[in-house]
Amino acid sequence: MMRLFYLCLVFASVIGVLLIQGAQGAHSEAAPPQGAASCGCDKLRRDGAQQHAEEGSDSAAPAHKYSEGANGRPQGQMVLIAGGPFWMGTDDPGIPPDGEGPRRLVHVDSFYMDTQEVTNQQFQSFVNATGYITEAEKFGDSFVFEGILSAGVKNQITQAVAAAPWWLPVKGANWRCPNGPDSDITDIPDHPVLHVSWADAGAYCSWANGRLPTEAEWEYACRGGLEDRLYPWGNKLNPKGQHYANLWQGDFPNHNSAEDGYMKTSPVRSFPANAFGLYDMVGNAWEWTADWWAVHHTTERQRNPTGPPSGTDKVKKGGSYMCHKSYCYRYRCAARSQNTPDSAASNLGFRCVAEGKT
Ligand SMILES: [Ca+2]
Ligand SMILES: [Ca+2]
Repeated sequence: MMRLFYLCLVFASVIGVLLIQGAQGAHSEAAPPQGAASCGCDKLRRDGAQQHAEEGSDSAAPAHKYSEGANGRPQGQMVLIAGGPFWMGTDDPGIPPDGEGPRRLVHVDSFYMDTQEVTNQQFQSFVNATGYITEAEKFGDSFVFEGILSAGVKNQITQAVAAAPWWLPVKGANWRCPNGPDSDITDIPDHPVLHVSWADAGAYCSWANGRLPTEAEWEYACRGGLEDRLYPWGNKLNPKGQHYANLWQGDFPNHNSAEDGYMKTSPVRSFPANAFGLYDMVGNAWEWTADWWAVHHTTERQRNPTGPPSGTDKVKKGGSYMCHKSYCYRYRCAARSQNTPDSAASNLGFRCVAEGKT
């Protein structure tokens, strides 16, 4: 435990006083849009040229019933998601500029999917086996939500993301030290790994004989066989007063009441699985997908769509423990956001899929 903590501090001190150019670039971002579209986590862009620097009808069953059949599976297991057609997106978008619509018919083939977000322990196994170094470790910094930083680390930071000042570039923050250089993962092996870039996530999945899901696969999995529902469990955020995902309760970003039991990430599988046996599809950590980002989609029926052929940002899905309806109403299956592939942050993780039976 001490060794890991020591390494985090040493790593931070070696980086020294290098400025975080990614954050400097972010100062030129436009003011955040009003309302639900302004969570700011899509503003976490590194400067690529410089290395441094709700409520609806209550259609859901109680949590124990909703999760029936999903519990008892071993940690880390994949489940077979039987393919089929589904309605992707929505004609009633919560955040129209995100390209949540139109609702369109998509078919996905069968595939296997991790039941949970990839954990710190799993990522540690990957690193132990391969010696892999993440992009945030190479850059020497990552973005951390100020609410989870220690006062000591926060006081050393003079920059922030202009459009979202609660995001701070923190030297020495990476998957080993997710809350800043004076943190470590010793006590949170079963929490989702964070501070992984799109390439980092893909490298892990390749090592695990898988790949990142397409956005269509991810959304199909999120919906769990339900049609036209907001969440993996239905339309009501808290059926019968129960929390079904690790989100933000209170006044973002100043007060997190943590009514769901968690101020930050939660151990994976802390909330009920959906009908496909998948945990934390919304909330806890955002999840990278394979697709490039675009906001215009064809209404023609598609089979196994893989998104645009190129782009500047990758699609992420599901929202995180930082999402609140007032700022980031993105903890819905149709919701989506984007980051540059080299982005890393304290609320962004992933899970893998593998080819299914044909
Ligand atoms: Ca929470
Ligand atoms: Ca998630």
